Amino acid sequence: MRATEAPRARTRGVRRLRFAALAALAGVVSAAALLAVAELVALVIARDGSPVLAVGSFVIDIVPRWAKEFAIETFGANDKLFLLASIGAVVVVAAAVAGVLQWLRPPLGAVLIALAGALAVIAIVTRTGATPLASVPTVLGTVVGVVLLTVLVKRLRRWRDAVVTDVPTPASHPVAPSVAPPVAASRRARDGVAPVPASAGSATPGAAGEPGEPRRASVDRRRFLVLTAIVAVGSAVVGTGSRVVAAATSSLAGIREALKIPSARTSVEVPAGAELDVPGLSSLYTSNADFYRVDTALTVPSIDPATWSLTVVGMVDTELTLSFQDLVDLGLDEYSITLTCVSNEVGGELLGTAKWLGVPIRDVLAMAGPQSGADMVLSKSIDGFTASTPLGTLTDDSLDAIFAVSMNGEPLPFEHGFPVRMVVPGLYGYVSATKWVTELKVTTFEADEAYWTPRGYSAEAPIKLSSRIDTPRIDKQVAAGPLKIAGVAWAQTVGIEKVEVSIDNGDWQAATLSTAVNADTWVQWVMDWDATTGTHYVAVRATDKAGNLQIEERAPIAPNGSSGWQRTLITVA
Ligand SMILES: Nc1nc2c(c(=O)[nH]1)N[C@H]1C(S)=C(S)[C@@H](COP(=O)(O)O)O[C@H]1N2
Ligand SMILES: [Mo]
Repeated sequence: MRATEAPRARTRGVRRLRFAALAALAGVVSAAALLAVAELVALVIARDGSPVLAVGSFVIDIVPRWAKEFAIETFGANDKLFLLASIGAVVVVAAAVAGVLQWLRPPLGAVLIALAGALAVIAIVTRTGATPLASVPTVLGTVVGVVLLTVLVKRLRRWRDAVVTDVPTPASHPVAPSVAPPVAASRRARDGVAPVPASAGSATPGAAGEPGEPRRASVDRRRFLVLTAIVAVGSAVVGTGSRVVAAATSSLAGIREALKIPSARTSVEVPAGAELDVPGLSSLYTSNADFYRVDTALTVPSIDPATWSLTVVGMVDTELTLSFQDLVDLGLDEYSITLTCVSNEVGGELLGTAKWLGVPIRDVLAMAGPQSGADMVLSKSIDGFTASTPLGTLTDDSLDAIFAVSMNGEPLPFEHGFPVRMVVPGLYGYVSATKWVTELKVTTFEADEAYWTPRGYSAEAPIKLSSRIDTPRIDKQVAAGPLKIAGVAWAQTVGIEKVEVSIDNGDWQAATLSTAVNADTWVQWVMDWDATTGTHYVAVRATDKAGNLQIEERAPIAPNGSSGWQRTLITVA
């Protein structure tokens, strides 16, 4: 007897852990069902009732600034993903805890889910502008979550009881509950289920050994697992589907689609030869879908153009406010401008070119009348981001600094600043290209600081003249024979005069340039080369129209942009 006691205790321990884990799974699946039902109901009756969005925004509002900055510093462009993943992780852990609680101390798990639902409802109804029905989706979802958790854990308990009661060793069962209640019996008592005698159930005690499962247990197991799987898959499909449909058909998306942007008075003339035909070379205009995105916004701001306004304040003769209509009524023109991020490394992809429809910022500033002494414009986004742009750059008649309302023939995409953003040729985005812009404050560099200035970046940052090799790529082997080496070069506001390529540290040879659209738009370059088998070094450098040679010395992106000639390897087979 004693010899078999220890292994049996171990088996019991493993079993207990396994069932606790399954209970945790039941909790997670119930929470998923809660969210899925709420998302579906929100889609149908109250768009602002999505608990995922409401709780997400709530958390983002209360996350301390240092945590946001940590996320941005550590995860860069993935900061939002990180925050959402953290929220998701908390939800999963809490749901698992609810499952285990429901298993160990029913109905505490169900109570926990109900409490979480109540908190979500509070987050929803306290958001500004919440509609009366907004709480309904989460209330219904919570009811479903609570019911499911109760049912799932009940099924799990039945399965566990079947396993326990079917254990063939008689010695562990005949003990009277009042003397030393076995765990199972006490649980059943708490559930109001009468203890099942060892002989009950479809399996014959003794017929089932430990490894082979008794029949009743396998039936109960299936009942639990099948329901769990159905709920898990159903929630994933319904929840994701609802979110996707909601996002695709949000009223703001509809407003953007329907937005009538007046046609431009002038359009960009793209000269013949502006676009080279080389496979692997960046296209002259970057599609909106491929355009890089960099910002600190945790959720893309939603702004209805009907309520959007731009105010000009600070050191001006007349403070003024323009509506979207006022702005476009000033007259739209088309501009071709290459946007560049200060975080673009040598050879990097954080730049792109678009045709923008917009209004010169100088026209708006002129209406307000900047006062003498002012030397900076602090532009503000609805989400709190700010950029410091030299006033002179924005008032210069020969520079096309604009408020853009359209990008490559459509209203600005939400991620790129809908409904209005700034685009300033020749300055890195962080000091000029404010998306979702709502205010200009005419001020001084002395008096005001923009978002990135105290974070290690210069208050003023002209784009450094640079060039990039697009093809061949370092990771793609090419065949020997005639080969086109090609890429882009940019020197916004000045223009590119020359691009040179050096192979295997040989002489610098002039590449062929595409015909420039204007000085604010990158040019493409190409060099024909008879590739010989082996590995080759290729380097590129550009010279601008003012005669400046691209800086050879490498510099990191902070504080004011990377420099250095790109050198890459080409493997010719
Ligand atoms: N509101 C807001 N505007 C912003 C930013 C931001 O974080 N918030 N980032 C700027 C930076 S650093 C760059 S490089 C450009 C990028 O514009 P894009 O995302 O449209 O490519 O937007 C600028 N405008
Ligand atoms: Mo940037």
